[in-house]
Amino acid sequence: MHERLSRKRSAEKLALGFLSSVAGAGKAVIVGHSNADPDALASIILVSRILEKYGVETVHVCPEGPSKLSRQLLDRLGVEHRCIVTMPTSSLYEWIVVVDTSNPAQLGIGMEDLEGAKLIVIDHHYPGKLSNNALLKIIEKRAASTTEIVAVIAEALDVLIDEKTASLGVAGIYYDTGRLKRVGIYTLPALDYLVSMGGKPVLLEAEDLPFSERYARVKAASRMKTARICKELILSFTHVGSFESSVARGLIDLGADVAIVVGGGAPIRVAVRTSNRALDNGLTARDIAKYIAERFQGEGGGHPQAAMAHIKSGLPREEIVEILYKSVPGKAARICVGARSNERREAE
Ligand SMILES: [Mn+2]
Repeated sequence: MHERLSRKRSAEKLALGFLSSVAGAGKAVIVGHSNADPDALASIILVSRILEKYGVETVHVCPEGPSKLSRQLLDRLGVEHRCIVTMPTSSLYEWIVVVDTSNPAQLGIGMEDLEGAKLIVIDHHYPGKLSNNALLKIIEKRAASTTEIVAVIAEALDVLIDEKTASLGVAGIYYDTGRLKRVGIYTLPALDYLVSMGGKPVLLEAEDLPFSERYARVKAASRMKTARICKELILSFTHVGSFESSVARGLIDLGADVAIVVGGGAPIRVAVRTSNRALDNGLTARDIAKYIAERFQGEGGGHPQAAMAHIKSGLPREEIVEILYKSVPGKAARICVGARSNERREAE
């Protein structure tokens, strides 16, 4: 009971701080990190709904555009959203509201580009460079998403939002919490508000995918080869004509720790995905993609959990899978054994 009351008060405090800062502002830029994920995108849109209520004109900025998943979400919900891809000159705006981002590099700009602007940062990451220059920081590391912070502010200010925006908010929270596998201090109050505004879960589950993508996933799974390394890590290998990233994601959902999918294109795309368990054992998708690229004189890179190698080969996809199946498990096992012995050394 006390817990709930104090949380409500803290949301009210955040809301008042936000409101007193932007009250009377003429124009504001709202920006999220590059390749905006659903959390960043929902935060941008919810902040704009709050500001609009108080007569502040807003421009939305999504450096490099929203992510593929974010675009699918907008599509699914039928939300028309205008988001420009580069930061406008700061002199044109009084305020910049940065959401879900801790460092200027994630906005594709330098700190100097923010000089002269009044900066508000709303985020749930560890505070970075941006927070040094902010006039107002609403940074709550105990929140599992930025969307939930913005949603409780909107609720405290009695902001009414339409059903689609509310559903987008639910999706933002689902995305950053791994469909509520983690919850933050505002996750449930925020969902309570969003659902009361007509928000519904938008899952983008496998069963919602278009036929061609589901078919690619199921066919590719039927051709899969598996290897087991470091006791409990499962590596899976397969090939498919297109949708290789979707297939790789699907194999991780199925239970694989490393999914390697030889796909389409020339050069050929090889999608790599890794589970949290693989990361805990020192295996990143990026390193594996780089290794695959080296073997075939291609290029590879990406993120720890999602990466791509572009390789040149005249071989049929099936044979490329064979080659990878014979070489990657050994390499991956060496990485994971190395990571474990490093850990032991550090512990000693
Ligand atoms: Mn986030």
